Amino acid sequence: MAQEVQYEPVAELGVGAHGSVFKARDRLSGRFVALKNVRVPTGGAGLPPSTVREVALLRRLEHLEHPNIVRARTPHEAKVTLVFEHVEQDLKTFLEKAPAPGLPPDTIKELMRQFLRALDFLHAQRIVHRDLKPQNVLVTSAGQLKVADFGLARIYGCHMALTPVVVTLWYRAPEVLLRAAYASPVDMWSVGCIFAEMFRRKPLFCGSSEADQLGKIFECVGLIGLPQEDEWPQDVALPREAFAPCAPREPRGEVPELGDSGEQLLLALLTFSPHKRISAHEALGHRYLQGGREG
Ligand code: 0RS
Repeated sequence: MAQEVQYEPVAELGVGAHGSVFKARDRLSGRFVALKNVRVPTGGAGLPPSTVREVALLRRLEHLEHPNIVRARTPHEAKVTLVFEHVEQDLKTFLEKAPAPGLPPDTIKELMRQFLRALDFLHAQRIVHRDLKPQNVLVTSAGQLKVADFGLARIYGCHMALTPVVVTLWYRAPEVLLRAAYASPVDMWSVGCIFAEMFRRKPLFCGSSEADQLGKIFECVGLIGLPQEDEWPQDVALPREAFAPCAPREPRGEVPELGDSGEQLLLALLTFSPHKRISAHEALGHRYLQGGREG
């Protein structure tokens, strides 16, 4: 059945750089799905070489309009529709809808356990998500967390350092903001920001530009203070001298409900140096996640 017929659109969920996402109903199963339309250039890479050749050839014939050759239209873009299971809520809405005083600590712990399992799995597959934020972390009505939106995700090789991309500022790791080489630890930084946000119910570092974002991270409002000189990466966009010196603050000042082990995990996630930052695998063994609700 053609896609336009099989799926009945219900609502727009979002429009991103890589296309739009719709909630739709699958007429065959009656279930909801999330449809993502992505545009694929017909000009080159990605399509089978035979198609690329046919398109190139037809384009050359197109404007010549020979009466005995079939006329063809060759659009510059094709539409591919990706079909996902639909999940009821995003974490952003889930946090906004949580009645005061916010999510119970055990719920946060359980969500973090699932979040870290997802990242441990992705990173073991050598996949970096690169744009984790509460908007693309989904939560089912049964409390199951699911990571979505792989539009910016990449598979990385052992020696490959990823090139910078434009991702959400507030969850962006310092090495990305400094345009240094980066890999899977960038996701763990975002996890740290989201972990703090689960308690606070508002974002931790809300910068308005890359430099402002770094300032917020290092600032006394931030948690980590200005990193030591030997921790500052080489050949980056901004020198350490561009930032005012300030000492790290107690995380519990910013996030009072964290508790001792939660504070430890948050600091391990929000570690400036990507080499010293905790991995998803290590975080799963962290004291904070021992005990509490099991899932
Ligand atoms: C306040 C602006 C927000 O099921 C949602 C879903 C939702 C999905 C779903 C499944 C698989 C995606 C979505 C997906 C694919 C890019 C994506 C980017 C961001 C998020 C998901 C993406 N407004 C209200 C809540 N909201 C977003 C807009 C929701 C709510 C429920 N279920 N997406 N978005 N992949 N590609």
